[in-house]
Amino acid sequence: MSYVDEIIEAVTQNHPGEPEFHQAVKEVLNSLRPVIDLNEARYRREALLERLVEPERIITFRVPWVDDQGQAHVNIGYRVQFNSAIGPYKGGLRLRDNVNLSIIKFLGFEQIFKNSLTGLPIGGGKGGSNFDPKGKSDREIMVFCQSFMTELARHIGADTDVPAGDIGVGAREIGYLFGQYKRMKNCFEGVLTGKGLTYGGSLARTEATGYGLVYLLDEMIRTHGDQLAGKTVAISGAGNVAIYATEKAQQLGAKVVTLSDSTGWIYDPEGIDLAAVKEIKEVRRARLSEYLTVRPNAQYSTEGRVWSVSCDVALPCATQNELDLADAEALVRNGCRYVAEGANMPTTLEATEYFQAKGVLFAPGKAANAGGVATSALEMSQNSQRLSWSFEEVDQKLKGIMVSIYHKIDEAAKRFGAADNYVLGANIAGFEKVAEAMLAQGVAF
Ligand code: NDP
Ligand code: 2IT
Repeated sequence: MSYVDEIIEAVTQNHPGEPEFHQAVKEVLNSLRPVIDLNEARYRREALLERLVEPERIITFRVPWVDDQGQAHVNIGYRVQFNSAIGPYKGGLRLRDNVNLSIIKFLGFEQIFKNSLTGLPIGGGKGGSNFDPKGKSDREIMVFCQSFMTELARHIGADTDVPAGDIGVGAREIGYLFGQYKRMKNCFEGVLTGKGLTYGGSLARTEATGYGLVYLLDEMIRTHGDQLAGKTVAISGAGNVAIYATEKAQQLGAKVVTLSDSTGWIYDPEGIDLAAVKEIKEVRRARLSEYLTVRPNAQYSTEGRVWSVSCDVALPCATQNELDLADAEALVRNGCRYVAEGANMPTTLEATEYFQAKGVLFAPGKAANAGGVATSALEMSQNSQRLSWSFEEVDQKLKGIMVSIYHKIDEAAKRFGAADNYVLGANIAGFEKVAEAMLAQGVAF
């Protein structure tokens, strides 16, 4: 059996009941085959893949908190410190009712390669809890975040592990987490990113993932002799990534016609009114169905998914496995030619393979959504310097990083005779730096 197949089998056997983690490992290891084949003897001797798929550390803990009625609750907290070969663990915290160890491990695993692709010195980690912020009062959110940080604080630090936001964690939650960390440690340091601008946050971090996604998409389209301006774009999600992907796509002359949340989706053939969406989702934290009160000619549906509309570009920006084979078939049938993942692993393996077989240019999340964590690393740099850079400076650096990521994954794909296969290109380019660093540091890593 090949080394890759052995490891895939071992992961499946050693960690039953972790389907998302298995999926991420399969996707990465399958596309690493050409590079593993070239170095198989050395990698086997050093147990490189065994080490790569096993987190350095998994921390799980109880998060007790009391709601506004005086009722106590317990949630499960996680931090997976996956790989520190190239820098301190870095990756977001997710708060959502469906969070479990499999989801946090898949996200932490993906983060290793994504962070490597940014070219910045950050290792891979992820955390979160099965706490759902939806419907909770501000006070309940604060109490939960304080309890969560009370345990997490002993495991993180500006040079050890630097969490940030993800689904369900935005500026409000980062603020409460930071306040508790500072109080406990008596230390004002850059231990979290995505902070508010009055206490060490970076300009353009809020926009970074969505903007970065569109910068990479734009570069991919332009290098294929086409342009983003005038294209029709379907986007899923209505959170941080979806909103700022919409904003940048609109600025570059594209027309975004869909958005979604977990209860339904909107189709506005005249183009999404982003100010209305920001008011609904960012200010009032309400349901997307309210969009119809502002734009009565738009459509709202709780059936099916955004991928049934006609579009040139699809940007899944909500959650994992939200675009399956049937969705991919519908997209291709309706003329879609470019897909870039704003979310982490939103496209199933079958759908990804279908896109590639049909010649759709497909940019995987670990490259396409790396602008968020890259700008988090820029926030860490600013914190270390005790300076803050202008919006334009951070945005320019972000754009440079995304263009460079595109060319890295394009080059790696071509080097292995698989031009335009950006799944292979991203996995190989991300892996090479981490593998070299792990080998250089000996088997302690
Ligand atoms: P937000 O919490 O801001 O928004 C998430 C959006 O996706 C919401 O509209 C939410 O709907 C919807 N959603 C979440 N879970 C589900 C689900 N199970 N089914 C259907 N819809 C769902 O999160 P982000 O925008 O930050 O994150 C979106 C994706 O992007 C995630 O995959 C995340 O890992 C990834 N990502 C985020 C980065 C960041 O910097 N924030 C960086 C890189 C990747 P509702 O409003 O109903 O909850
Ligand atoms: O998935 C991701 O890259 C994020 N949620 C952002 C992580 C970060 O540390 O900014």
